[in-house]
Amino acid sequence: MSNSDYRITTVEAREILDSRGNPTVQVDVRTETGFGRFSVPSGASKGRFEAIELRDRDPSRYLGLGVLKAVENVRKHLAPKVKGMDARQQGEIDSRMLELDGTPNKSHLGANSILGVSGAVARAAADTARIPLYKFLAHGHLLVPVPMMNILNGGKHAGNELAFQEFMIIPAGLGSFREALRCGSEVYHVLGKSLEKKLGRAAVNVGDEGGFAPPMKSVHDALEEVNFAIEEAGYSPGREVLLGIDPAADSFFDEKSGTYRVDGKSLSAGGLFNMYCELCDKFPLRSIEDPFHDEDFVGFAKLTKRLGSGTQIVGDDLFVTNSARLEEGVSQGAANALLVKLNQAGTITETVTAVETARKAEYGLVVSHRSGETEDSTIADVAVAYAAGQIKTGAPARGERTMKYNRLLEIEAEIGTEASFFGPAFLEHHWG
Ligand code: 2PG
Ligand code: MG
Repeated sequence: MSNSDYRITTVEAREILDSRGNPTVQVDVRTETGFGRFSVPSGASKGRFEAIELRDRDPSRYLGLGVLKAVENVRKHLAPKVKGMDARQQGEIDSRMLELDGTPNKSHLGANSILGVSGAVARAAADTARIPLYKFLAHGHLLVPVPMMNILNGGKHAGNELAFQEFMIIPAGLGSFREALRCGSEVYHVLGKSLEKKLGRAAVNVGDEGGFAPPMKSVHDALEEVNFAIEEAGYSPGREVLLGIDPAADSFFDEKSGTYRVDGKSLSAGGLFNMYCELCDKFPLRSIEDPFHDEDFVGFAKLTKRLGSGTQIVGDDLFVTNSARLEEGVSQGAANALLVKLNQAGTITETVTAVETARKAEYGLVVSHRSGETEDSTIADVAVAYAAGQIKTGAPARGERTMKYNRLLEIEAEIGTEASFFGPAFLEHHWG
């Protein structure tokens, strides 16, 4: 390969559909000898501080959700800026795009257009180098992540009355990713059968991330069902499979009264705090994401102090993959892990910066999908390359979710198993 092979020759964008059937941006980047494609995901429980996703707001198309403006921004504004550049110069390319956008939150050109190009550039550079993306992006050693599988859905991702958004299983006590995935799939299906038996056929309808969305109201009951399914499937809760939740507390926080609506009741922040402590006593709950609303650094810090030595407290809407917000959190002792979402940051470079900030602070790392996904499997490679150790990408069902898990199977087969799987290390880890 010569240097000129990496020269970017074309940048194309189009409007495609995501897994919810809403429009999103797909970008193709070609170099002299390589090709890269990236499709931008989209959240439902978006953090208020994330980079802005540009939507057309034209009610005559896709109920206002079209992304033709973002597509045009790629073609008209971003493409001319990056054409002719070396695709390996990710930092330079990303900063040129940021300069052109000129806003702190990418509201001018849209994070969906900017990330589309940023991701496709990385993929084109790896393809030009003829190496897999995870090797191309690698910073040091490679690590196959433990999957956090969201097998029971509530909140904004489901049409039921569960306040908490995600009930996850973490098959950390298995020896390889392949075994962890098998375990997750078995528990998922056993859970489906048991929900169907108790609550009828409607209980196995699924939410946005492929997890079951049963007609339940109580968070405690939901965790009990999942824990029971682990045992029924022949695994040991706490030893082989841990539990994780993403309450996504913003979605049931009432700003006016300062209370949280859970299980049909209004809880103060203190009441919710106690509820988390009780759930950790009762269940092998080892990961809690967004336990409080996205400005409550103090609440996060208190919970981290109380539970943080045994339980991972993850900042998603709190940090929005933004290193400045993460630094604020670190200084206050808020959370002990960062959720990493490419489209919250809006470029590959800013995502890497946030990951490095987290690593320096000894925070855990969870690479994450969005509830609106595509067939793009980039985050699987990203999780391995950044040695994040954890990935959450939904239930082990629905193509846009299994795409990522299947890609990890492929990567694990390429780089070898036991030594590179983070599961057992997660099990032994003390977060405090
Ligand atoms: C979350 C995400 C992904 P959304 O809150 O962690 O599970 O949901 O993409 O809807 O923001
Ligand atoms: Mg979240």
